[in-house]
Amino acid sequence: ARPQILAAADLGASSGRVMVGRVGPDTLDLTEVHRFPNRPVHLPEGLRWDILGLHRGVLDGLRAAGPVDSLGIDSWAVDYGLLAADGSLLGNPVHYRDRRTEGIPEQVWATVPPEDLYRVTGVQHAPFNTLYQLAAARDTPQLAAAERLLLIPDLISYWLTGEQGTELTNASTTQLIDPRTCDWNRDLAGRLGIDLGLFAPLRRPGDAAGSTLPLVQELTGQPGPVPVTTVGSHDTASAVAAVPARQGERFAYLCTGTWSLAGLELDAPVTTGASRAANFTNELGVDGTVRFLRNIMGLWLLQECMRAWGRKDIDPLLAEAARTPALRYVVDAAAPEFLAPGDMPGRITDACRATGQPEPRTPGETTRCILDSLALAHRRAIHEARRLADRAVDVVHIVGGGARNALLCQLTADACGLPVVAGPAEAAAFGSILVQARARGLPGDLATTRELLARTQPLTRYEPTGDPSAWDAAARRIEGANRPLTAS
Ligand code: LRH
Repeated sequence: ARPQILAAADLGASSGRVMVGRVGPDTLDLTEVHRFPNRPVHLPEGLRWDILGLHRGVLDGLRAAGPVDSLGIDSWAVDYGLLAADGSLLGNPVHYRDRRTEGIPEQVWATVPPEDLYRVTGVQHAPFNTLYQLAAARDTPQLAAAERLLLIPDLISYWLTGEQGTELTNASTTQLIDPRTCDWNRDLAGRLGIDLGLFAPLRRPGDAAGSTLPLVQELTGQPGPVPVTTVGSHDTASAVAAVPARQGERFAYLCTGTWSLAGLELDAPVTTGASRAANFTNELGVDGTVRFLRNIMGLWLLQECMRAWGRKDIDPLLAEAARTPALRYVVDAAAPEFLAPGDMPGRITDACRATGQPEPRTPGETTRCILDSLALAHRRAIHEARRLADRAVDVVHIVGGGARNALLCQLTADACGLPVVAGPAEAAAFGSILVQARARGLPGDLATTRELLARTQPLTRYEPTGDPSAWDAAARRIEGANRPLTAS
């Protein structure tokens, strides 16, 4: 049988791409056919996504792809568009880094205490969770007029097919899903006055999501209607599905890009007081798995510095960072003060000064500070995940854009004291096409497609080097500052 030709539209916080893959029992390759920037827009009322630009990017990508058997869509989590009764979009989707949720969690906790919220949702506290965004939007004309709420990938899917649904892995990031039943938390929504009728019916990775409208066919030159397949539409869910673990391997994963998501794949959520205090989340994954992980600010810290410095090319910065002495300055790379955009070099310097450390002065030094800090945060998250879930880990898989960053991978191996296997960088797109392939008849389960990745994709292994106690000493310098993404 010929391999299936599958397209993945993967929308990240800084760029979107459409990739085309060929998948068969012994075949797996992936080519980027279109990449476009994702540049949020600052308006007087706040930070908004350019959702029409993103949709155009997906359409252009589908044209560049040539004929495909199926398409899957994933994006960053938590954000949404609101639709009027006639299906039209009510305003520009709000960016999760917008400041509208400041002070909102405290208001929500007056009705539902944070311990209860965690117990019934298993979701980390982050100010941008959809639940808090909806509380912040309570008195807005858009929410008053809304008949439907679609998460970002479901919105694009609706524009392509005319059909509405709510994909489960991404729905789990709303903080309205019960991770044990994998269904809406009706009691919680009721207590908070959130109308679950806004959400379209749940659908799971592998479910059919309709096929493209005649308009889309015309705009993309596809020879016929293209089936759209539900994938792990939360990019991190798709990326974790594409961790190239070998059968039986005891692994932790790091999905690196704008964020670093560090954790374990589990069969059941861990919602103990200790995991709440450590701000670990239990998001849902492909095939009924649980993604037990922590959010770390990730390469966002460097992206924002590069924007401030007016630097576009990362390679010279990494070369300078590699020549800079190790662990001279570290910051807490999971700290909430790094969430919003703007003056990142200044905020990093402030954090170093506040913890009595020397201040990085050049872009090379600041880059070194960021990479050391990320590796330290990776170490802490993986150690804590093991302890909280009572699981052994023999290897750390780094997937996503950071897998290309050799210095970050080596530092992470050194900090964790574990071998790191890096790749694939385009994990979310691989996860998308592999779920589509299975939905369309490729035999096997998640372990089988992971083996296929491990067999076919170039991976780089980094062995741990250096003295692990140096990382403990660095961690102690910021101990007081070590706070997860939580205000509680
Ligand atoms: C990464 C990501 C992450 C979420 C954040 C909002 O792109 O989806 O998993 O926490 O964006």
